[in-house]
Amino acid sequence: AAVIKRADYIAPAYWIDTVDLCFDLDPAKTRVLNKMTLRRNPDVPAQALKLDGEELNLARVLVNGQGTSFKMEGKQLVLDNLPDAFELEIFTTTCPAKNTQLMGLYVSNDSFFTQCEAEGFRRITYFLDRPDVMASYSVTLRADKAQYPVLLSNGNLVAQGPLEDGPNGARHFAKWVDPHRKPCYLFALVAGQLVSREQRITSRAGKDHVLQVYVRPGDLDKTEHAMNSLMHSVAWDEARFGLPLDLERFMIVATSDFNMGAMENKGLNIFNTKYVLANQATATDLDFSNIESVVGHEYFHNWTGNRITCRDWFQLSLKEGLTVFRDQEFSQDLAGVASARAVKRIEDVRVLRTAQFPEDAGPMAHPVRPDSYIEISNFYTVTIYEKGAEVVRMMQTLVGRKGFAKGLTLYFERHDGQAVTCDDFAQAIADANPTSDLARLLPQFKRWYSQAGTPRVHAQGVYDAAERTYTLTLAQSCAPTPGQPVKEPFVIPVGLGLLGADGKDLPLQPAGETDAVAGTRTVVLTQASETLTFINIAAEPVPSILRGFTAPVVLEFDYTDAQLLHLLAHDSDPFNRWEAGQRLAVNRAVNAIKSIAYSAGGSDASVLDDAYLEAMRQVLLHPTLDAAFKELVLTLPSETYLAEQLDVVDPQRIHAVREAMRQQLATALAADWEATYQAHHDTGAYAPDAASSGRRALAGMALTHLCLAAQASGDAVWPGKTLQRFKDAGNMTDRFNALSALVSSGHALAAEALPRFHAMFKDEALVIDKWMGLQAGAPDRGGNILPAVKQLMKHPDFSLRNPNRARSVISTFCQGNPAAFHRADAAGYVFWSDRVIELDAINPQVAARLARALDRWSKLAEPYRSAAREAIVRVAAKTDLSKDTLEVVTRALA
Ligand code: HT7
Ligand code: ZN
Repeated sequence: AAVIKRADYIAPAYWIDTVDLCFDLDPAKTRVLNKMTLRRNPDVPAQALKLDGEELNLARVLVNGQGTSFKMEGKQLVLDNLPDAFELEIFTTTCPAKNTQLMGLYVSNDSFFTQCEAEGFRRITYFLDRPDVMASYSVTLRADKAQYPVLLSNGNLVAQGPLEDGPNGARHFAKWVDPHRKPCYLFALVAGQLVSREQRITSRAGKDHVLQVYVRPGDLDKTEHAMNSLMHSVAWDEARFGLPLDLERFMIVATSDFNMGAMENKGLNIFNTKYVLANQATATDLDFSNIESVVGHEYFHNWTGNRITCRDWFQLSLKEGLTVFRDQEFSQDLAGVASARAVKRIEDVRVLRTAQFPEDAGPMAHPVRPDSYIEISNFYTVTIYEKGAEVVRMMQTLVGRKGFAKGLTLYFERHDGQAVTCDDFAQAIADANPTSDLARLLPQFKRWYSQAGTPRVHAQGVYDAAERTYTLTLAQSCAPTPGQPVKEPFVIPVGLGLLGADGKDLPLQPAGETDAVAGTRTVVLTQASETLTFINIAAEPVPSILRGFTAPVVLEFDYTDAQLLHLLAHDSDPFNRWEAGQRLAVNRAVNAIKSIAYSAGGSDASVLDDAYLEAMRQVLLHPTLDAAFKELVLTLPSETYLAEQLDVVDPQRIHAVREAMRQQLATALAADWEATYQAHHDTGAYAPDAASSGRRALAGMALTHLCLAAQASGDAVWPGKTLQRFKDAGNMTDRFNALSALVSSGHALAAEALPRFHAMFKDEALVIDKWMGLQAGAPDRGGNILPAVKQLMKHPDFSLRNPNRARSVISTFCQGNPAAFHRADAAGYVFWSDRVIELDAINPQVAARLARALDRWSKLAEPYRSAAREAIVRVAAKTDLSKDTLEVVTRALA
C-alpha cells in the first residue's frame, strides 16, 4: 500500500469554487449529479485534473456542457486539456444500502446518513477530496416523501416542496445552501423519518438562532440533555473566546450506526446515538457527562476545524488537539468549583496515561503531527487528540489564560476561512504573546509536534540543612520510537511546590531571586538536565512535582512511602494528592507482581500494608473531600496502567495481584465502605451534576466492595441489599452500579439480575450495549469470559455490523479485559484474529481499531508473546486485507 508523506504536500492543481449537488435518494441506487465550477491554480505547474472516487458508477462527464474524453488512473478520474476556468458536471450512482463501511453515503435504520471525514466524500462523487479545497455548496435532495419526510443538509433551507416526477405527492425535495465555504469532509446529508427537539436562542450579540436535535420517533424524551449541552456550548464559546454561532440553524442528528463518536459537519453535526440520547432511566452519569463533552467538542469545531481547517491530514491535531483542549476546558468550567475541575483534570490525565502513553511506546507511535501514513483513518488516535490537547494546554500554561485567548483571537484574525498548519497555530499564539516563554522557545517547543514518544523527567532532591537549601535536579530523556532513534530535549513546563512538615506549601525562593512565591511555581525545562536551588528552607521539604500534570511526561522521583503519605494527606494540589495515592498503589502492585510469593493462579499473600489501608480509610472518611475525588483516589491503577510500569508483562499475574488488592481494600475497610454507602447512596431527585454524580459513584464503589467482602466472608446481607437496590433504583447509574457490583464480585445473584436487566431494557439499544459490555468486561474467573463472549455473539441482539454492538462485546473483551483476553491457551488471540478478519470485510475502520489490541505484544511474557505474534502474523497473511488493518498489523510486526 502507498505511503503518503507530509513532506510531499503540494497545493492542488485546481480550485473548486462552487459545488451544486443533486441527490435522488434510493437505498439501492442513489443518483448524484455534481455540477462544479473550477479554475486552474496559477501557483502550480499546469497539469491534468485528477479527481478522487471510490465505489462509484460513472455515467456522464461534461465540461462546459459538452461531452469530454477522460481516463481512469486507478480510482482517479483524470481530465486533460482543460480551460483555465470551466464548469464540470459529473453524474454517478452509488448503492448506500450495501455500504457497510459507514463512510460516504449509507443507510442506517431506513434513513440516509453521510460520513465524509476523512476521505468519505470520494464515495459520494468524484472530487478533489482534500481539506485545502474549500467551496460553496448548494444541495438538492429528492426522495420519497413518506419514507424520507425529513431532508437535511448543511446551511440554510432555501426551498422545499413536492416533486412532479412521481405519483402525485409521493416524492418531494429540499434545497439547502451553505453560506460558508467548506472542505468536502464537512459536507453532510440526512434523510429519513426523524423528529426534532427545537430551541430558539438569542446570542450575546443579539442574533437569533434555532437549535435542533433530530432523533428517531420515540427518542425525543432522551434529547433534553443534549440540547442543554448545546446551549451551554454556544454560550461558553462566546463568553470564553468571543466565538459566536455563525449560522441561523444548527442541527444535531443521531444515528445508531456510526464509526466514531460524532462528526462536526457544518451546521449539521451527525452523532452516534451514544452521545445524544440520555434520560435518567437509560443513561448513566458517565453517559451524561460524555454527551456534554462530545456535544461541546463538535460544536467547538465550528470555529476550530471548520472556520479554520487543516491544510492536509497531517495537520489533524490542529483541529482535534485544540478542540479536545477546548472541550476539556468547557467541561471544567461547567463543573464549576475548583475540586470538581480537578476531578475532570484527573480523569483526562488518566485517559492520557492509560491509552496514549502505551500508544507512544508501541509500534503505532507517531508525532502529534505525523510524517507519514498509509490510511489516515488509523491516525484518529489518542496521540492526535489527547496528547495534542496537552500540547495546546502547555501553550496556555506558557502564555497564561488571557494570553492564550489573545493568541486564539490573532489566529482567527490571520486565518479565518483558510486551511492551515500546526505551525501557523503555534506562531499565532506566540506572536500574540511576544514576551512569553512560548515566543522565546517556539522552535524548541514545536518538538512536541515533531517528536513522538513520552518524555521521562527524572527528578532528584537534596536538602542541605546547613545552607538551608533544597536542590532539585531534573533530567529529561525520551526513548526511541519507530523511525526516530534520537530525540532532542523538549520544552517542559513543570508545576512545582514544596511541602513543609505541617503539610503547608513553603514559600519558593530560587537562589538569586529576591522574592519568595507562596504555593506553586512553574519552571520551564529546556535542557537535558537542569538544577534548581531554593533558599531559606528551614527543614527538609517534600517536593510536589508536576502539579496539575503540566506536561505529558512520566515523572520519576524516588519517593519514600512517608513522603507519598504526606502528599496524599496534605498536598494543596489535588492532582498530586491523587497522584501520591496512585504511586503508593503502583509501588505495592509492582512489588507483588515481581515477587515470587505471587504465582499465576493468585496467592493469599497480602499486597497492601496497614499504612496504605489506613491512608485510604482516612481519604474515605475525610470530612471535606469531594465524593468524586475520593472515588478517584480509592480506584486502583488499571491493569493496563500497571502493565506499562513493567518491562515484561504477565497479564495473569497483574490481574491476580490487582484482584487481591481489591479484595483487601474491600475486607479491611468493610465497616468504612458500609458507612460510606449509608452516607452517600441517597442522592435525592436525579440530576447529572458533578456533586451528585460524585456521590453516586462513591456509593457504587462502596457497594462493589461490600459485595466483594461478602463473597469472602460468605455473608449474604450486602449482596441481597445490592440486588434490592438494583430492582428499586430510580436511575440507570444506581441500577447499573448495583448490577456491576454483583457481576464484578462474581456473586451468584448476578445470574438473577442480568436476565432481569435485559428484559427491562430489551428495546433500548444503548442499554443492551451496556449489558453486553458488562459481561464481556467482567473479571475473569477460571477462563469463563471467552465462552461468555462467544455466547453473547450468538445472542439475537448481537450484530457485527453495528459498531456500537461489536465494540461492546468484542473490543471490551479484547481491549478492556486483559486477563480474560491474554489466555495461556491462546484462545483469546485466536478469537481476536478471527474477529479482525471477519470485521475487516465489513468495516475496515472498526477492524483496524480492534487490530490495535495486540500493539504491546512484544512486552508480553511467554507463552503469551509468541502466541500473540502468531495471531498477528495470521491476520497479516490474509489476502485482500484493507489498508487500514494492513497498516496496523504490519507496524506491529516491524
Ligand atoms: N472529526 C470527527 C472525526 C470522525 C471520523 C474520522 C474517520 C472516520 C469516521 C469519523 N467520524 C468522525 C470526530 C471529531 O473529532 O470530532
Ligand atoms: Zn474532533
